[in-house]
Amino acid sequence: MYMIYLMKKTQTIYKPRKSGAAAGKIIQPGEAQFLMSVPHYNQFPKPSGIEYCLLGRSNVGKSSFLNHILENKTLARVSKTPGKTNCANMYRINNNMIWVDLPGYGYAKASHYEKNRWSKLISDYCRKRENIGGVIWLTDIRHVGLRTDSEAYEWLSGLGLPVMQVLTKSDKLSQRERVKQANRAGELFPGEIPVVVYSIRRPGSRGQFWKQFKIWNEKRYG
Ligand SMILES: Nc1nc2c(ncn2[C@@H]2O[C@H](COP(=O)(O)OP(=O)(O)OP(=O)(O)O)[C@@H](O)[C@H]2O)c(=O)[nH]1
Ligand SMILES: [Mg+2]
Repeated sequence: MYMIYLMKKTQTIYKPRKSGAAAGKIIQPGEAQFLMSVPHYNQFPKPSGIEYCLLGRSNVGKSSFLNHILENKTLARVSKTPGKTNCANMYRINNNMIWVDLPGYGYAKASHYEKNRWSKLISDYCRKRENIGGVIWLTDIRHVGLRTDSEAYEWLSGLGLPVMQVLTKSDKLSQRERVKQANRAGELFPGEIPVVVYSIRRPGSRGQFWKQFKIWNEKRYG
């Protein structure tokens, strides 16, 4: 809520980014390397290559997801406590794209100063960064339709950024519940491709994600 409040004050309409020559060639990556941690938007390096960012509520599993899809347990720091990622952490993947793990939104217990800084960092990044290839938007499969998430979806839609929705922690639900929640998420938050149901406890999730990621990029970049 707090983040979205700040975002609304500064909202601008997304102007289509340059398509990024590498995007169509993206398949499952092999190598990942930490680049840098960015606390304020003006400290981002000059855009170079296509970037994908991870956006979602605090503790939804963004950093765990990044580690899992890259098969690297120690790349991004994860924690049971919300607010672990407090900067935009940049990772170079396979030398052809950059992934940005953003701080989470909706963490009520963070200090006023930190909430402000995270909100501004996320907002500035999504509105201004020229080389965003897409937003990987993560929501908890058990809590589809939370107000903060609905607000984030509306805000992202307003910017016109390409969004791929991933439902995290699917191991916490039965198969029947997973299907129900995935359908609900698809109805509430329609996107270019179906939502991806994910769990870091299910190795099969990884392959499904990369398959959809490839389809998503091919749709857009051919
Ligand atoms: N059961 C289960 N737990 C998960 C899954 N993904 C993440 N978690 C747990 O969720 C907690 C938060 O994970 P993080 O990856 O740190 O979440 P985050 O979204 O990066 O959090 P912030 O950086 O604080 O915004 C950790 O205890 C993870 O082990 C999942 O698929 N299944
Ligand atoms: Mg994190």
